[in-house]
Amino acid sequence: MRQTWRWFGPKDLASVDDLMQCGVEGVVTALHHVPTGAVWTPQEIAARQALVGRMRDGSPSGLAWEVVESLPVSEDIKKQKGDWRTHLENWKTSLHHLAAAGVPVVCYNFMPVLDWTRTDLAWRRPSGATCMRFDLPDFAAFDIHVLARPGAAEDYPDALQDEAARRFAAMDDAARTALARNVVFGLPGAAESFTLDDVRRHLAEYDGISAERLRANLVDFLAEVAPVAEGLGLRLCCHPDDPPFPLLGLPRVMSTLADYRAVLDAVDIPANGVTFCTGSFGARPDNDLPAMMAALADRVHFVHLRNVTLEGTDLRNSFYEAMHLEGGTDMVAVIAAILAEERRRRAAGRADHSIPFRPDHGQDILDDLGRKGQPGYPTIGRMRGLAELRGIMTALSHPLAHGA
Ligand code: DNO
Repeated sequence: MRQTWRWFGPKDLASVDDLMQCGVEGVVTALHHVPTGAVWTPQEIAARQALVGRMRDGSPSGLAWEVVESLPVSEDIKKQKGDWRTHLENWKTSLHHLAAAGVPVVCYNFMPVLDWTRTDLAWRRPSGATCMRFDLPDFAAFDIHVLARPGAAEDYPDALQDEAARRFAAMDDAARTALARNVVFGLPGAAESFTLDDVRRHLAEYDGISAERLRANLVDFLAEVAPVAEGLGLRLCCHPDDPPFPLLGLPRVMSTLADYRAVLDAVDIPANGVTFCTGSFGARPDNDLPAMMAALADRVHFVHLRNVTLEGTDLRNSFYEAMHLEGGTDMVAVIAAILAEERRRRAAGRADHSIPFRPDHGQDILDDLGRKGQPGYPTIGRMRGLAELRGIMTALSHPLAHGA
């Protein structure tokens, strides 16, 4: 398992030196400043590679840009409207430029309008650490009362509607604004940062786009880009919906094993692959993560390891982001499934036998607190996560674990 780390570029509070001291082997980054739909030029890609490759004192870091997260897919492509054909060609051109620069893995997502979303970015835990949380009643309060989406109330059972009304009534203006900011104004890595009016406009455009239609649009997209990636020796990997259920009346089509199976089978080539995100899949009680990892294994090109604690048993739940080895996901079993796949790949002579993973998110601890880093991406919290995950990898790979 290749130990990578998401780095947001020159604006990131963590430096390349910091990454090296955390034991990172490879870098995950993106050209966040390039507008969605535009081409990533060879110059911009090379400039980012140069930053990754250098320590503060100018000496070589030995690190390389190994995974793109994300090459954003425009709303037009997802809806097959407007400039979508130009955006599609530009996406392919960016793939050519990334391949020429030697960046082998490209992550993207196909979530309509919102990328990942939370209601609370700094929820206090008993230890004093803070974490991100998705609270369903708060989300419903946002949807029904702040955004005031037509018909929103019908998406929630009566008791939840009542609770949402109580929550909304108890919030002052500042609390309502803060909730809206958390939900829609764009978390790190999201392609867009929206105002409430933008969201209303985008939602209206999805009228008439069913889950079947969105899935068909994803398959059309992949039928175009995956063969290009395959020819260039690149691996594409779709990130799951986060959270893994429909929001704001929008369809979400990459939430379960069956969702992935349908899309992988529709464009059945190795370059059409999976970003296996335990935190996203883990927010649904009916997703069995070690089994999903085993079932999707040969097409998993990138892994995000983090944990969540569900606060209910329904398909749609509140949850919070737990420490990496806490929460509901059996991380040892997931890592064992990844290592098993790596052994299979080595035996089959596959060049991609070391699967890149990153410690995803993490709680804010120690000097992370008050540091105003990217929400969900604390340096020390992630370093703790990486250290714990590395411990499991090391133990499971040791001869003693195989009866020696
Ligand atoms: C959240 C991230 C997502 C992810 C995109 C991939 O922490 O995992 O924003 O980068 O969905 O396209």
